[in-house]
Parts: sequence; C-alpha cells; structure tokens
Amino acid sequence: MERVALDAGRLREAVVPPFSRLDVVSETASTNADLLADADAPDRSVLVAEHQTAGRGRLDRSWTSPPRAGLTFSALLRPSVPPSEWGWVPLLAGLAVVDGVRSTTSLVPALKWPNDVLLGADEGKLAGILVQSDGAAVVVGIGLNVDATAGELPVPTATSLALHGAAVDRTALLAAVLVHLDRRLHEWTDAAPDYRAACATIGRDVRVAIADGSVVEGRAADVDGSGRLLVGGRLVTAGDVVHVRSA
Ligand code: BT5
Repeated sequence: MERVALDAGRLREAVVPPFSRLDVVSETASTNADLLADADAPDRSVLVAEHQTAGRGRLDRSWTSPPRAGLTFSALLRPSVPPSEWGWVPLLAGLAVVDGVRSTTSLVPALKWPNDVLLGADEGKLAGILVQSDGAAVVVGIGLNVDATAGELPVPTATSLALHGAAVDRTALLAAVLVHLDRRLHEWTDAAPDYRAACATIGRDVRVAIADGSVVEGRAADVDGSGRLLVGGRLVTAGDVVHVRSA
C-alpha cells in the first residue's frame, strides 16, 4: 500500500514553538528509548518515527505498526509541577489524542484509564500511551493507528481511524495532537472535568490487574490529583483495566 510520508517542515511550522524541537526519522527501535537516552534534550523535544522496530508497551509488551500506517512519536517534558503529579501525564496525553482526532475527523474516541484510547461501540484500541521517567524528565510516547487495515493490526482488539471510515492526513493529525498536548499540559489538573467526561472507565465496574499480581474490582469512581484511579474505595496507581460489561 502506497502511503504518504509525514511532512516534517509543515509539522515544525505548526508546533515549534510551543515545542522546542521536532525530528522525524524513517526508522528507529523506539522513540521513547531514544528520547530517554538524550540527557541534553530540552523540555518539549519531539521525536517522530515513520516506523519502530522495537516499539514498547508497558511492562514487557510491545507496540507494532507497519511503516507510515499510524503515528508513533514521543515528547520529552521537564514538568514544573512536582513528580507526585506526573501521573497526570498519560491522562493529559490521552485527552490530547481525543482532541486531535475530534478536530480532524468526525470521530469521538473515549479513554480507558490510564493509557488507552478506544474507538467504537466494541471499544477497540485506537492508541496506546507509554510514559517513562528517569526522575528528571518524563517521556510520553503515543502510538496511534491511522490507516492500518484489520490484517495489519497485531491483535483483534486493535482498531484504526480508517477502519471507522476516516481518511486523515497524518501530518495534520499529528500537528493537532501536539498542539492539544501542549495546551493540556498547561492546564494540567484543571483538565480534570474534561478527563472525567472523556473517560469511559469512570462510572464503570472494572477489574484492575496490578503488576504485583493482585486484582482490584469495583466501581471506578474518579481520578485524584496524582492521576490515580479510585476503585471501590482503593486508590490504584497503575494497572490493566478491564471494563466489566453489565449482563
Ligand atoms: C501501550 O502499552 O499501549 C503503550 C504503547 C505506546 C507506544 C508508543 S509508540 C511511540 C513510543 N515509543 C515506544 O517505544 N512506545 C511508545 P500497553 O498498554 O502495554 O499495550 C500493549 C499491548 O497493546 C500489546 O501487548 C498488544 O496487545 C497491543 N498492541 C500492540 N500494538 C498495537 C497497535 N498497533 N494497536 C493496538 N493495540 C496494539
């Protein structure tokens, strides 16, 4: 399939500033890993790859996407808010993806706490977010499926904008997501009402698998100032959420 390359010049014109620098590479292992290894990278550096050969998910999972079929990019941030509030970074990134998709298509994705963007009645995974930190900087990586066909997506739970009928210019979409990301990062926790409105997890019965092997079940009530999910009276910092469907 012939796919149009990203236009780095147009992207820079649209987002630098507010971002400090933006590079597009044709291939790398992982944009998150590259930015994390760049100790001198200024606040709001962006790295975009047309293809990742070892894209990372959370824990030891991976993110896979054919060249130019989606957007795979990372932004390095040096937040002025205390690290106790950095748990909001994935939530703000998710909101920025929703904002960017809404402004360039007629589709309205939803969020699954903490790092998934869902689309459609069957809640397919449209985008995933990976936030990593070395204590000084935070790197937020986003993988977003744009043109990918069902056969190209790695798992049946994945979906793309094209599978929902949207034909979108990836350069325009990426510029929109980045502009909204910058805006959401200025709002920080002031974005909480918008997050609650966009988040399909809040108000649902959920099962959360925590990395230590434990499972928390209950109604997801809210997120707090640190980005934690309140489930059945317990605050959860990280985990894999399943939205439990009522019978
Ligand atoms: C995530 O992890 O969803 C975070 C993905 C972050 C990817 C970006 S791309 C730019 C930056 N650089 C990186 O190296 N990573 C970031 P998690 O919640 O652990 O989900 C991973 C799971 O999603 C996999 O185990 C698959 O089941 C599924 N998956 C993999 N590729 C997918 C895709 N293209 N679309 C939908 N689901 C996918």
